[in-house]
Amino acid sequence: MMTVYSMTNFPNELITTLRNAKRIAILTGAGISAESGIPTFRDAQTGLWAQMKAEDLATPEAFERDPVTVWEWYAYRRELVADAQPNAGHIALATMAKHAPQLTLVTQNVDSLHQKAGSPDVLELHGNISRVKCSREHTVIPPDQWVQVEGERVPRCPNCNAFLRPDVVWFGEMLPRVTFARAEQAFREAEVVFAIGTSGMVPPAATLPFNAIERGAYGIEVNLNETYLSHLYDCVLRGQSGVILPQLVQAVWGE
Ligand code: BV8
Repeated sequence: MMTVYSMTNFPNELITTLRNAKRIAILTGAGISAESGIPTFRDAQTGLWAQMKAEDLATPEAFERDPVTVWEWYAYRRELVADAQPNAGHIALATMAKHAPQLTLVTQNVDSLHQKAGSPDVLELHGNISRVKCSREHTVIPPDQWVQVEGERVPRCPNCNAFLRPDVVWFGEMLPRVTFARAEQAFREAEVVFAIGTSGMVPPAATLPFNAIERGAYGIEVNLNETYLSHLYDCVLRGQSGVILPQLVQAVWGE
């Protein structure tokens, strides 16, 4: 395993491996959006869940038990995300896609920042917080069709009157089947895989880079901190993704 701290010493092996790679698969997590002001999930203190537990909020049972608290937590996060702008890390990945045509970008994030940065065809494994759907039929309902009942805080579906909920994947829920199958295929075929800004704590998304490295793909981890998977990667780039990724794209593709 190699650990690299800054552009001045990106190892040649990393540069040539990326230059020669035909298929690159990337998994991003909350860390890539941290420099856009969106708190991550598990970092102590700043992490969204530092004050609360995932099982209290990001599960169907939690919504069943206390729809108002869950709805309002997501409404708060929707506001956070609506004002956020992509950072240099998101933009670097959009640039990378121009040089590596068979690059597949898979994200666990629900914040649309990769799309805002111009990355084409982003595979969102955990849905998107800006979309709201019927909690019974799972059809997406635009805000102008939400039914607000007098005295209630959670809007209802115009078609079946069930409560609305965020269109994200909660713990215990299946990932979108087609999207996950496309992500699995990309990680099965890639010669190079990245895990960027993710603690790797949430399967099955977290299994994608792990399985690829196991079958011999060249693995690159970009993370501010060590993760329990760091030792598996061929190259660990320790630092902020918003600093490292632009330097890496510049070093490999000169842009
Ligand atoms: C599933 C959307 C099949 C909602 C999220 C027991 C029973 C049942 C299930 C399970 C079980 N044990 C395990 C499971 C699987 C379960 C699971 O993972 N549980 C956890 C609690 C262990 N998974 C599921 O349920 C998944 N579905 O398995 O379906 C199934 C079905 C039924 C029953 C069984 C199986 C669905 C999981 C989806 C959950 N939804 N989010 C929302 O956003 O509210 S998960 C949530 O965690 C986010 O999506 C997030 O992306 C994801 C992973 O977190 P990270 O992105 O990695 O963020 P984190 O804060 O952890 O780490 C940030 C990293 O960035 C850190 O390493 C930090 O160092 C780094 N960093 C910080 N700043 C920077 C940086 N790096 C670089 N630069 C920086 N500047």
